[in-house]
Amino acid sequence: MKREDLNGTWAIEREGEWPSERSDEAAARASEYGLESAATIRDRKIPLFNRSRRGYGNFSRFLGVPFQEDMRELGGQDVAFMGVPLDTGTTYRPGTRFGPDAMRRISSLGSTYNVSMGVDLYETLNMVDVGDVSVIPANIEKSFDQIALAIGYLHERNVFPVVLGGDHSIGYPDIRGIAPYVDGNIGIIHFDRHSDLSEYTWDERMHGSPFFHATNIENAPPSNLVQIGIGGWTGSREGLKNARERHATVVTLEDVDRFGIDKVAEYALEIAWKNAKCVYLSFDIDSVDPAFAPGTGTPEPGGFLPRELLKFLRLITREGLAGMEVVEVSPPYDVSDITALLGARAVMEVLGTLVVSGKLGKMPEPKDEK
Ligand SMILES: [Mn+2]
Repeated sequence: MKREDLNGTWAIEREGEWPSERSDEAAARASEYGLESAATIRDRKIPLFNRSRRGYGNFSRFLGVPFQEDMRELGGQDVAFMGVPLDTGTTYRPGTRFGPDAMRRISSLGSTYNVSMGVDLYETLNMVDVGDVSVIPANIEKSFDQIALAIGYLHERNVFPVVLGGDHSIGYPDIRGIAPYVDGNIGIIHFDRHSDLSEYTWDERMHGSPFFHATNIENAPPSNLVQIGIGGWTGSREGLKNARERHATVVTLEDVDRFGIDKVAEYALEIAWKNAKCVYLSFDIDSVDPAFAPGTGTPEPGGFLPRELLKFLRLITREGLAGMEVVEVSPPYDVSDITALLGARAVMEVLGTLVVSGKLGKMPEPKDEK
């Protein structure tokens, strides 16, 4: 093993090539607006009143990015974070209505620079937080109408939607909202311990049924649906029957153990992209083992390690995505915010990969060496 072969060595060099223009501008603005600090503060860039995008409070915006107040002016941004505070579709333990806020809050932890990937989200992407969709807690079908309309609005304006859920029932309106704007088929890559392919639970379209209804959409065929991480004791038999009848692709965790992450990711891309125009990512936090992601309504032991999951996300994102959702983060069951943090990191990992793969945003020119 040699020093020059290390990713760490590359990372050290890479950091030096990154500009910090946008961060510097934001810091300068924050200093001006936030007034001068006390004389004892050595770093004069620290304002008296914190007006920066980081710090102990991020004003309930993912990564502290600007809030898009006037939605009529949306367009031209690269990414929009959209909260869907819904748990009406939960069949047993509710709480995911608090998911978007928990992920926004914990996204304050750390920076927007990924050391080993060598990418700075803040410098490369124009990101906004569009707040939450007004869901109708007492009526899941009306909530679906709201969600589909909202995500369709983002997609139509060519802004990459990052949906912060919310229970998994929102997977259906998310795809339904995008579908009309796609001139061809949509593939779906779905990480979960549960297949979520039942038609109804408790007589309604709930969080166990998004992909039954999504794959009824003409240009979201089940032949382009690949579900990864399925297994255990909480997935329904009906879901498997429907996967069989519709010829969806189910990859269990045993398959992942047998074939390995690289091969499964390659296979998933093959299935999802077959004759498809774009691919949508649905990430259920409960695909990760409850030891690492306890804050979720339907935990199932034996899931992914966070490290495996993050690698998986990087691999399946390389070919580009039309949008993504993080679902089933349920703060009332969480411990030390670890589940919300993993949800936030999944979003960042995907965005970072989209940038380094040239699928989103623009890599800045390397700064001049002086
Ligand atoms: Mn699940």
